[in-house]
Amino acid sequence: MASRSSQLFAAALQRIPGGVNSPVRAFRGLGREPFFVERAEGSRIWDVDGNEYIDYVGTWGPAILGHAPAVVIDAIHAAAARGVSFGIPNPFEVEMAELICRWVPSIEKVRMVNSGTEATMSCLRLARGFTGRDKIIKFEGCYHGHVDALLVQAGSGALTHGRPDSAGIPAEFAALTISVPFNDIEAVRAAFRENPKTIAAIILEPIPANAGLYFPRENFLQALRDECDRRGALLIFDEVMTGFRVARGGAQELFGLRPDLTALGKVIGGGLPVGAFGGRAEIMDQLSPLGPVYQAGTLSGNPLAMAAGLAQLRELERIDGWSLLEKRGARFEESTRATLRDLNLPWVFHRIGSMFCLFFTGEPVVDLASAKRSDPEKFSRFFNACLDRGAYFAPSQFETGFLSTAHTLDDIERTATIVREALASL
Ligand code: KE4
Repeated sequence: MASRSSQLFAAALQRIPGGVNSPVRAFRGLGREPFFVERAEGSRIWDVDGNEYIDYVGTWGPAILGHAPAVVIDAIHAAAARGVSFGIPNPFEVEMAELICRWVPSIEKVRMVNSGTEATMSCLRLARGFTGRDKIIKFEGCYHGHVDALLVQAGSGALTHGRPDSAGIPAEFAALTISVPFNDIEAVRAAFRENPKTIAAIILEPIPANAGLYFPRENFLQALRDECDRRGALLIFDEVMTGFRVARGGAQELFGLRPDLTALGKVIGGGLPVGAFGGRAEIMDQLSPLGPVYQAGTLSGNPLAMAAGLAQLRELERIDGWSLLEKRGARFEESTRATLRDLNLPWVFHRIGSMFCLFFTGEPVVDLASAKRSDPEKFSRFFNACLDRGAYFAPSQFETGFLSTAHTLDDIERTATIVREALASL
């Protein structure tokens, strides 16, 4: 008898392209169908066939307090009882804007949107409107949502599904996007030399996490800041994933840098659809209705999503979630490395705070090209062996794992056993 997940997937395939509403969920190249979730709570998810998993994807980042945290659920219930959308300003929007500007000092003004994609797309339009320039520099393997201008050498699902340059993007659009290797400051400087006074901005994930997880080299981010200042271009940090996760003020707090614009998402919605973008007031004031750059959204600042996001962010601060995430992450890394050291196979393990990634390669991973040297067959076997034993990791080598404040030391010990058995089976 086919499992309930399999029956649902068969039905989904009839009416939803690939059976999924987002490609990364398709378990591509892993030799199995995706499972369907019945419910989730804390660090756990249960599929429709009753299987239980420790969840290290956390809906790709938003579930930083674990699934269905009481404070968020209560806030949603309370807000919903007063109406779920008004299309008229509501007090939560002001509270969220003030919190974001307080926690992220480079953001003097902020606008809410409904996804990370909308946030990065709006940053690009604003940067082009503010500078009067058209070209953008991005980095190979960085993923910024499915924005036409940024689906060039993109990571995440675009990479997993072998389409880093999506079809459907007019050549004229793609020609305005200059994609260079991450960590290669000379390639950035050459791009500016070869495109004088025509580059509006550099956009990047300050800690790339969509081709697996790797890190900026010493002074690389500062060099980008200096290059943008020298060339009159804007520096845009896509902190949709790192924002409010790697530190209260995101990666820019960790590195002590001030981008001109920042894109946010995931954590700030408490699991509901939210994105945001913000930065220097003189740039943000170019937005309609004040300025000439148009940007809008029916559900932007939606009271339900704002209430959920505010509840999540305030709880993170109340419990000093960032210290707890670092403690749990360090314990997870210690147990994983202890297991890996006993093995006779090449590996690279990266972690920052609650974000981590295991590559099956013996070479250092510093950019997309080196990330792609990881052995996809070993990754697939590892993923399946862990899932079969009750630990759900991101279903692609070109993604990142997440711990939440709901992951307990017992979860981590249990996972260490699962990882050890899975690695031994490779
Ligand atoms: P959304 O439009 O999916 O909310 O955000 C796009 C986005 C922008 N910037 C960064 C750094 C991101 O990681 C993302 C989305 N991340 C993927 C996972 N790598 C979302 C999962 C999915 O596509 O279903």
